[in-house]
Amino acid sequence: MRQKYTAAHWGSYQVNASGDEVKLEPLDDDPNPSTIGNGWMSATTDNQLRITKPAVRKGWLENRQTSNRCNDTYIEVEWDVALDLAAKELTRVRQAHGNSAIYAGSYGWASTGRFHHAQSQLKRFLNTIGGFTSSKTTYSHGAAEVLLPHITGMSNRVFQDEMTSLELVAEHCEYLVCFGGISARTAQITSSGTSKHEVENWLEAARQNGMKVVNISPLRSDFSSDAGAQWLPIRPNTDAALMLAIAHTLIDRNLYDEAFLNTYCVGWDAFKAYVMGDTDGIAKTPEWAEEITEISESDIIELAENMARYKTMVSTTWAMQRADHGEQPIWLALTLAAMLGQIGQKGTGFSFGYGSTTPVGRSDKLISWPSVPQGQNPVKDFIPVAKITELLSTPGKNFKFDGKTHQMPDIKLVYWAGGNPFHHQQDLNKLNDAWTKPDTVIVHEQFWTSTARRADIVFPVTSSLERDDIMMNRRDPKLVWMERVYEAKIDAKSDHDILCGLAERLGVLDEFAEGKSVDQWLEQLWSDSQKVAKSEEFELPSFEDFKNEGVFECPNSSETRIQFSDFIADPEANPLNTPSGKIEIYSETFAKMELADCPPHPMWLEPVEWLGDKNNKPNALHLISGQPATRLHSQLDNGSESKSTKIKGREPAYLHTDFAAKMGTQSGDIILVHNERGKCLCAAQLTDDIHPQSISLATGAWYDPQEIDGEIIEVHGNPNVLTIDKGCSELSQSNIAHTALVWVSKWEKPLPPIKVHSPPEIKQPN
Ligand SMILES: Nc1nc2c(c(=O)[nH]1)N[C@H]1C(S)=C(S)[C@@H](COP(=O)(O)OP(=O)(O)OC[C@H]3O[C@@H](n4cnc5c(=O)[nH]c(N)nc54)[C@H](O)[C@@H]3O)O[C@H]1N2
Ligand SMILES: Nc1nc2c(c(=O)[nH]1)N[C@H]1C(S)=C(S)[C@@H](COP(=O)(O)OP(=O)(O)OC[C@H]3O[C@@H](n4cnc5c(=O)[nH]c(N)nc54)[C@H](O)[C@@H]3O)O[C@H]1N2
Ligand SMILES: [Mo]
Repeated sequence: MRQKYTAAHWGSYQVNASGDEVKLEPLDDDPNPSTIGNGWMSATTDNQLRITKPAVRKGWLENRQTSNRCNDTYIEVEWDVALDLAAKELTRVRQAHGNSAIYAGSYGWASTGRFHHAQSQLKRFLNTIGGFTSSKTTYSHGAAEVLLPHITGMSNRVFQDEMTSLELVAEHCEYLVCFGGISARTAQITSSGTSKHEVENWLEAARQNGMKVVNISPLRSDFSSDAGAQWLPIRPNTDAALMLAIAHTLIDRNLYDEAFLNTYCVGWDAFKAYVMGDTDGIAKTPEWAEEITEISESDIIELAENMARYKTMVSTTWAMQRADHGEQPIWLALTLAAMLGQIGQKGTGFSFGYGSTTPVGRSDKLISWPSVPQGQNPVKDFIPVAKITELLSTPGKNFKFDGKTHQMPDIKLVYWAGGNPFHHQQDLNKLNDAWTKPDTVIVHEQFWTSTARRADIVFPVTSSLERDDIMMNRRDPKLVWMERVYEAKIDAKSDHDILCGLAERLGVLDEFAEGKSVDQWLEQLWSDSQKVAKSEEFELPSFEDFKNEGVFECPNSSETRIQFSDFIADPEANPLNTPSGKIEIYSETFAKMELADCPPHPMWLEPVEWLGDKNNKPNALHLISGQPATRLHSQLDNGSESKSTKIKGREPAYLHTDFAAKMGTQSGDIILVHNERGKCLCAAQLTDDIHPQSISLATGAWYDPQEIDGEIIEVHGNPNVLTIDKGCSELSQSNIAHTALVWVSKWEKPLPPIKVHSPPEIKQPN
């Protein structure tokens, strides 16, 4: 029998059926398959939590009431009824308020598959009817997306593409200094899908080559190939201070490369004056940094000396900039690499995001495969993506972004497909309040997620296991025919088909679907891909042959890269696309912006909340809310893999053994984690491998707020009831998920049930 395949953000799979049971087995040649896929089938076939029919919220249906948008009954309706309601509402809002009253940034990871990409489909559809208010940048690396073009002349996308290959790090680097680690946990994932996981292999090869590793991180496990790594458990959000002290030591001992700085950078003198204390009277010495970072003076000096002695790579995770003033440590790490003068050489210099997802630093050719065209959005209004709560609650408010001032439009209709804002946004209780403001919320979802149960019109959508598609990712050498694994046994449609239903009602079906069936769209994508392959000097098979084979591997795809290599080789001929043509350690552009929280050269700026604040109440802990090991964000939280690590149904929270002893807490105890923004219940897990005043609670437990004795408590362990809804600066306005202080206490009351893993109340129409 012909072998079937499918793919997801966490890997590619052979589909093997024995009897009624379908098994997804990772590709044979994937060196280190993800375990996330173990929960894929059980989550997707969970018909309790799948949305099985279109549904309309009762309060909205009866009297357009919006205040009860989190706790209402749903009425199941036929497709025609739901589509008519949505089409009518879109028309009303456009006519009464204009298209900018529709917010459809619709941020989220959705599923792998080039055609059934929820956001592309939604944006294409809305662009045919006059557009929508959009969002800019990402939750992943929004601060870097705005910063990097100014200081390196590269967009974050190009910067990620050009990252020095891990293969070269393994071969040439002697000293890997990782801020935030490099972790197999996050390297399970690639946006758009992956066919292999090899970060661990490169790290192992490097280790065999004698490379020394320093893991500067609140969690020891952040460098997962732990053997032999030195762990410096830094106080969270203080890396900028540590980096400045390293700079101070390099200057003090004359261990920096002045010629490199003069040739390839601007602004060295201003930065040096700041480091030495000439501008503000504070020398950024190791002694100064020890108090801020809890890394000892002697460790800092040793670190700086080693960095100058060895071939060094200064590596930063994306998490570093998901924090207050998150631009600063990224900029400083690049500055340190410039001081060492090893940028543009094999396996050394600066990197951003090794391990944060699996393809960063991958040695494969980049091939820009075609995608579904989204068209042009005539509406210019936008928000930086994490400003969603403000957008809904303060229409008309001005905000700064990348040096300009903009205004929030007045949103009447929110349309979401392929994302879960009640997973991703910081300070969810605040979002929950703001969410009552718009007239109407339309959501396409597979599951009764926290967002689906806060929508007025809910369209059930198929999973990628229930439709045909193609996995192609410019950073992966394989193309995978994602053949439908089984027929959906529920009344769901693809995002595309739902939008065709709306397009027909709004008279734009021809523009939206171009008269093509889904099969014809897939064929079109393939024939466009054949042209791309030709330009890369290889042939793709016919579509029929591709579908029969299931997987195509691009030939001769291996290609290593060295970031900045052209610029370093000849800075005159290949200047960077910055105002100075060089790496900007001082930015005139920022100086002109005059932002209090993003100065013209990188600095140490105290975060809005941190452990060094003298006014903190006793027993504060810094909350690390990183990516979950067992799922993709909130996806598959109802599946077996995610559930396997929960304790009494709650998300585990990792606490230091000493701190737990002081609080009288043991592994398995249910604890209340709280601050002024929210409270949640999780299960304590004790460890010695965490910074002693930190607590680590992964994201992704579905948001489940309940009223208990007069207060709202999230009962499942969702960290975003504790995080802060604030931009990291007026430059990027990116989220600060990794900046928050919390307190813990033992939960002595009866344990409330998890309600979010059961569907809301659903009724048939009268
Ligand atoms: N505290 C804290 N918060 C964070 C972060 C953090 O580090 N700490 N990280 C942030 C980051 S980096 C990110 S990227 C975000 C992630 O935030 P999201 O991307 O919003 O999270 P997901 O859980 O992946 O949500 C995707 C949703 O799409 C649905 N879906 C899947 N396939 C389809 C489809 O084909 N069609 C439709 N219509 N729906 C589909 C899934 O069921 C799921 O509910 O979270 C951010 N939030
Ligand atoms: N398994 C799994 N993998 C994923 C995802 C997922 O949901 N599940 N999501 C993917 C997505 S969308 C993204 S954007 C990436 C994100 O990739 P990352 O941003 O690299 O991942 P995080 O888990 O947020 O953070 C990594 C580590 O940074 C450390 N850290 C936090 N704050 C600080 C600090 O101030 N200083 C230092 N030195 N370290 C700090 C924490 O200990 C944390 O464990 O992950 C991707 N990979
Ligand atoms: Mo992300």
